Amino acid sequence: MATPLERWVEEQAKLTKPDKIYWCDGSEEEARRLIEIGMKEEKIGTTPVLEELNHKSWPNAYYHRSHPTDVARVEHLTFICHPNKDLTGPNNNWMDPAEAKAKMTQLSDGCMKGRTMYVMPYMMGHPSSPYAKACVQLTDISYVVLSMRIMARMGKEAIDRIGNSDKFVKGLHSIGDLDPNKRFIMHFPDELFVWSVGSGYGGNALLGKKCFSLRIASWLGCQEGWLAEHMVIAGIEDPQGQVSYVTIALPSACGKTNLAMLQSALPGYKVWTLGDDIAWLNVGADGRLYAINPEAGFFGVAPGTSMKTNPNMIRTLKGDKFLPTIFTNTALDTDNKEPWWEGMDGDTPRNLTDWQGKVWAPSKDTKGAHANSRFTVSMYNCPMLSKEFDNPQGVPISAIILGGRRTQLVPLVTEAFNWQNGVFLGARTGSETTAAAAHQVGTLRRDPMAMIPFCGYNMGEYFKHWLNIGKRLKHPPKIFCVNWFRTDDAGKFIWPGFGDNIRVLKWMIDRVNNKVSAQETALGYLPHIKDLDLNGLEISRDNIKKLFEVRPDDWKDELQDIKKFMEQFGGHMPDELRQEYRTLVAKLK
Ligand code: SAT
Ligand code: MN
Repeated sequence: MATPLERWVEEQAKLTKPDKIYWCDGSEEEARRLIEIGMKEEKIGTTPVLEELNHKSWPNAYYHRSHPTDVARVEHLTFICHPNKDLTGPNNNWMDPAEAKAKMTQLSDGCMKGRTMYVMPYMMGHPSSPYAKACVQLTDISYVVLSMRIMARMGKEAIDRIGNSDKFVKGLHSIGDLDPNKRFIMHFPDELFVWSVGSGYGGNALLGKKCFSLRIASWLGCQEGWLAEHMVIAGIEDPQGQVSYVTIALPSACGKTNLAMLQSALPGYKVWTLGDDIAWLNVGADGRLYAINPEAGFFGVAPGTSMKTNPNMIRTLKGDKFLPTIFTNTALDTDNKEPWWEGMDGDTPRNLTDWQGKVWAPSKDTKGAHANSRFTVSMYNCPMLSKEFDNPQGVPISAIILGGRRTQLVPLVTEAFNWQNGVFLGARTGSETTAAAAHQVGTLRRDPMAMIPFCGYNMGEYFKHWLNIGKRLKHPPKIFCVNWFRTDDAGKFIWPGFGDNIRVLKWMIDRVNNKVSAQETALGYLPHIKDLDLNGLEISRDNIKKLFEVRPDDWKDELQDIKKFMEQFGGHMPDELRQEYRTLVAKLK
């Protein structure tokens, strides 16, 4: 008798009509075979899916170029198909599930003809964790299998976990013909099902990542009493060897990965990495909040990554513990067969092709690497990987840090008065957009908890869920908001960022441990400047003051914008947050 899983795979194959069906075991030997297939058999247009890079300088590294129209997440083509629009909320695109299925069925009919259907069983979370979830994704391209092998824990454990159950996480992915007009990423939360056609890129195609571990998982978490969040998880070790764990939510391409593996500018401090993108948060039996990272790899932005900005990531990328490491849409040094991107250490190589494969030389008008070019690399390569990374229970969280990219208004760091005020602080966060999604770069959008593209249900209900989680916590983490991106009158970033961010993290940990007091303002608690360790930093007093400046007049438009955002959610918006809003308005008068 076939299992529900086997039957489901059969059904999908009947629709998509692949030449072959192959069940992945997640082994290294299999990865080697898939690399050969990616280099010799499969193509995107006329370009082989993978090219081998120089393994002397970049162990296990391969190069991939996606289709030029397929280089970022496509939020306008991403739908959350709850039975009704109200549950999906104004924060998502909605399509009626039956209509969405009909559309996708039509687009998927025969889409794998001439190709192999790869069946990938994988776990999000360590297989021994009670919080892990068993998943299966189907795809028709080796690049996605190899990437998923890095990002998730692929192998038989997932099949064992699923057994005879029909309740498992399903993903159906095909690159189709890469026609942008036939590209959709559809989510069916009640069926734990993601259906994606027409894109081979990152968040659109690696369905365990944003699609399941955030959009679907956030909805699961709302029903089951936990949180799926767009957050870094890191351990901060102080000079006495005490480690405090924090999670940090920032929108895509705002430096989460750099923060997750920060090399401290303060002597004696160390940052241990547990995750750079996604955290699943559960209330532990002791009333503390515990975080696990469902992923096992980094899918990070390449441009700007260097020994100066993120030495631990360069070491990770040069590591040789796991096969493969993949570079996507960077430029290529054709003499040395090495990846290259803007902001890399050393001299610019003489002979380069750009991310589209065209001969390229540095110029003001075009970039060699696409602004959203990425690397995919195993976390087990990371020299600063926390020894708690595989702990099935996760790590207890002392502080939740929220933030966005704001060139004005928002102080370097703010501490919320309490959990409820912290949820409001998160809810009112705005950020200037980046290249991680296909939209205009640099415009302000409200991005609560950095979840606006990833919350799989009505965000008003999501805020309620956050408030409810807070009520169950005997020892809630403190909530902070950071903004590394405030600029001076000349438009230059005031705060140096990167390794110096430890100075702000240190202040937060000091607050958690009641070592320092703070000044109360309308926005929340701000540091007394004397409590920030600024030793060795060259920032003028005036600029430091500017980092914390709160001018009520400047907040008028901002408050209006926050109000407009909140009103969209109508009756779903919790009263507690409306009250928080009114209090903030009154305090800023
Ligand atoms: O494309 S992904 O969603 O995986 C990366 C990102 O935008 O954060
Ligand atoms: Mn992300």
